[in-house]
Amino acid sequence: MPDQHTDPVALLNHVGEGGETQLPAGGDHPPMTTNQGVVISDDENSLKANRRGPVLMEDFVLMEKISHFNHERIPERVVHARGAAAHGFFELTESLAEFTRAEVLTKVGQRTPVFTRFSTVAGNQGSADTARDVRGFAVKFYTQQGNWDLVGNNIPVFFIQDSIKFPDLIHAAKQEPDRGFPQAQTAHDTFWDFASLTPESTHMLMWIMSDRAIPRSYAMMEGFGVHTFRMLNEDGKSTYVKFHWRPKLGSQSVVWDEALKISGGDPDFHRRDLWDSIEAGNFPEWELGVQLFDEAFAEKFEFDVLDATKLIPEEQIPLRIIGRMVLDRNPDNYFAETEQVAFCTSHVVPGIDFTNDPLLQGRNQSYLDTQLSRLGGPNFAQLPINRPQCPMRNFQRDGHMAMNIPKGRVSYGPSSLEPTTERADPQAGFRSHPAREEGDKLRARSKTFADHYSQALQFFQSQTKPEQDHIVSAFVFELSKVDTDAVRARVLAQLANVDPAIAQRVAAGLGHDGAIPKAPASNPVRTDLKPSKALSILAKFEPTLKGRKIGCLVADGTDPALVLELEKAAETLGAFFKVIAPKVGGAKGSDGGTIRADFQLAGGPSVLFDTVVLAVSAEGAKTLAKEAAAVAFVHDAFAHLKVIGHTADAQPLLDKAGVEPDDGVVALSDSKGTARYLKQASEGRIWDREPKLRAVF
Ligand code: HDD
Repeated sequence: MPDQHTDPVALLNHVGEGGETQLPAGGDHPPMTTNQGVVISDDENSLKANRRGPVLMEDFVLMEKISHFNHERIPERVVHARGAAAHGFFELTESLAEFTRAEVLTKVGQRTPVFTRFSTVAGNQGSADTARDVRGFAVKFYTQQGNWDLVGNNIPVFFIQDSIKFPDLIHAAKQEPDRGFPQAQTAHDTFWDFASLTPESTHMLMWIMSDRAIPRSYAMMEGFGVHTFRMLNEDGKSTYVKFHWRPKLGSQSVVWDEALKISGGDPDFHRRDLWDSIEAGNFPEWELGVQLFDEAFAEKFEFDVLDATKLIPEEQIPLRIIGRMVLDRNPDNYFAETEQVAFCTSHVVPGIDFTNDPLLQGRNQSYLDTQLSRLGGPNFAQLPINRPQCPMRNFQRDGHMAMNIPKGRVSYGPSSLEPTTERADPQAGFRSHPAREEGDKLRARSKTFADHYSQALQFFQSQTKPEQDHIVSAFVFELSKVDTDAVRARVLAQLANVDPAIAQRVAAGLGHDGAIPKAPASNPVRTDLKPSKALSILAKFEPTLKGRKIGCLVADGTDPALVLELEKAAETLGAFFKVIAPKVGGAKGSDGGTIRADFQLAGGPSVLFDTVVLAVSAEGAKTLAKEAAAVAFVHDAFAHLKVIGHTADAQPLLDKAGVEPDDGVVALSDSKGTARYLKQASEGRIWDREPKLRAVF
């Protein structure tokens, strides 16, 4: 009998003589059953009155299977619908016992299991990963004192100051309600209409127009808790805290044209990268840093620490690194885990508390509420992915899909009938900070929230030149997709408040003539805030190829020794090495053997790689110069400012793709060529090339 797992044709004819279907049972294959555990005899034919007759109502195998299928979908998240997640652990390296009674932050060396989900905000579940957008960065810590959810983003500030505006923000950003598009992008009238009329969004606009909104990988982006939270120690002393995640691989982004093309080339770019990295044992890792400060600092800080549109520069409150998070296990099942995980900002543990940030206060209601409709009822906390990994007991009972089976007569308190019923514990229990509140009840915003432009300017000034150019280009791109002139003009007026020079640059890119009036503002922009290096990605760039992808283009005639040398070097550096050939079966090497390929040329565009090598012979270069996909491969790599390594023979291909010599075009002509190329590639993109290739406004 042929082995059904290794013989490709063994299972082709599994339809029996009589038309019944049967994959060979037995061996390690357990029998398939219905949901009631009844073994199924045939899973491919419904029960019929005769071979060509009507299907019978009594076919419970069919009915159950189709009925379950009909109900497979649940509502997608109203925002952050598209995401990917992984399991891992958080390990504390420095105790914060002085500030908090949360054991997850006081027991050095303890590993707390985590489940972390990354997401885009605006797009639907099936949208592309590289849309320009904020990325969600939500971490569920399964601590021994209960679940703590740190539901953050990859940007430390937010669009709005009060949660009451959240539905408006999201309605404006998502597809326009009449036409149902555009998908997963802010480049349309309703978003910019809202933004232009919401001055408090200006700081955030700078961030989402920056390269932060097009990360290279989830493992190469920072994360932020955004709000100011509180920590409470054993004595009840309160300390303010802001949470930061720092990627071990360093932060990195793609460039905009690349992001657009990746959306087509691999819409799953980020989730695949996360999955593949974990499967390969290159576990994504972040440091957890905290900014700790007291009431005295909060009083003297230029802005209100309760205002989620502001950050505290690290130069003013340095980051204290207290631990690390490693993601080392992919989910077993996307739906059961990634889709059903329910993050709530209200999930905190003793020692961590809220502040009066009005955005945070509103979120605390919103997340719990949304899970009820998304996951179908109040028992979502009993799902395996949401269940705490410490004892959980209370008198909440029943409801749809209750999975716990509580015992005994007592489901109320106070009670006296049973000696072991649960009771609240004033010592170990969660206690809120007894903040003193007084004043009139009113709907109003504090005046301390009124400066909407100063940190926007500080952010812009903290960027390197290419990063500033990208912000301007992003505004130009987005506003070019806005049809309504008045909306564009209003955005320019907001930008003019930040800095008339920025507004002028964007106006020039749009071809917008005429004066740009400033929007009325209650607080003029402060020009005395010092630039902060921590706000730039490029200023902090550390050369490395770790976790990066090298794409090696080969064709018939390629020297296999060169490919092997590159592959070994890539492995040593912790980089992924992928071979792209005109045929997925591989290319014929110069030694007559086959060089295996990971991608066929059309399915492996250079946008999928951080750097490329053209390992081609004279014969190969000639063939590829006539192949549009190969020319585009090289042209895009050059236009996306990538380092290109090449054999001397590759010249015709470089010429056809319009590649001009510069530091990033490295010949592998001598024995040191490979090392030279890899060193240059580890330095990242060739930013000097950019102004030569595209208009910088
Ligand atoms: Fe939110 C999801 C992050 C403001 C209401 N949000 C959601 C997720 C993240 C954030 C990462 C996805 C969680 C997951 O992976 O399941 N949201 C933020 C941050 C904010 C923020 C960092 C500002 C600092 N959000 C915000 C406000 C509200 C919401 C002001 C409403 C008042 N967010 C939601 C939600 C979602 C959500 C509707 C959709 C699905 C879910 O909660 O579970 O409730």
